[in-house]
Amino acid sequence: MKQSWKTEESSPLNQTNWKALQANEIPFIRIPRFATTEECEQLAYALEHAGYRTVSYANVQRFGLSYYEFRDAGKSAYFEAAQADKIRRQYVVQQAFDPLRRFVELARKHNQPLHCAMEPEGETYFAGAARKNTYPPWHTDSAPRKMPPDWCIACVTSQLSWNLYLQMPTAPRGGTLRVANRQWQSQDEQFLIPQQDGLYTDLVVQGAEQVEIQPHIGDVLLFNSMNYHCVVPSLESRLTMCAFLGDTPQGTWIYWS
Ligand SMILES: O=C(O)CCC(=O)C(=O)O
Ligand SMILES: [Fe+2]
Repeated sequence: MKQSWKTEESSPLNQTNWKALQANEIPFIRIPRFATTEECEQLAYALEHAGYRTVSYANVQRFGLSYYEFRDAGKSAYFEAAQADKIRRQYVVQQAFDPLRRFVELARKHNQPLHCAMEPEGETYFAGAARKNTYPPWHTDSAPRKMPPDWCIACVTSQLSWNLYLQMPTAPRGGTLRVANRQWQSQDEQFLIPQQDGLYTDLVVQGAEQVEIQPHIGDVLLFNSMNYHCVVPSLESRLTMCAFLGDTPQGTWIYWS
């Protein structure tokens, strides 16, 4: 049965809240000032020089692979492409800092060990992508529901979205993140936006509890990506570094992008 959140306010990072987020008892965790403004500027600058590409299926400006882009092409095509993007990413973070590595260390301090997602054959996933001026309508991100079962990320039982905000619109409510207390159900397909893969109209969350979160530059936000969520459009620049976290049947947590 769907429960309502215990709070709609932001919760700090600790093990109790991590579990509460996983159990969908709270809507999000905020880590304020995870990075300084200067660090965010340096990373944005390095990303800008490395360049973004436009992802065809969603008209998204992106740095680094997304697992979802390879759901049809398959795992071997993914891991082949991942090699080059890992090198490109390494070059970028060397010029600034690696937020994902910092987060893994922080999570470990909170007794929440995290490992890069890895196939049984030993290939590791790409993690730590960036999205520029991306304002997706309502959607959910769920590797178990959307990926073929031979991908190890398809075995996670919950999925969290991790975002570091490098640039944010200054206008009030520009680029805010909305999260609804509702997960995908088969009857939602009637609300799909035509020709937009996996994106839904506002009707999909009608009547559902919702929070609207204002991210600040340097903040990390964590939310349950199996809940419907969307980003409020803005004409100003918005840039995030993003990854997903998921728990495996073995009880370990993995990350990927
Ligand atoms: O950019 C954001 O605030 C969230 C974007 C999103 O859809 C996600 O992280 O899954
Ligand atoms: Fe998402």
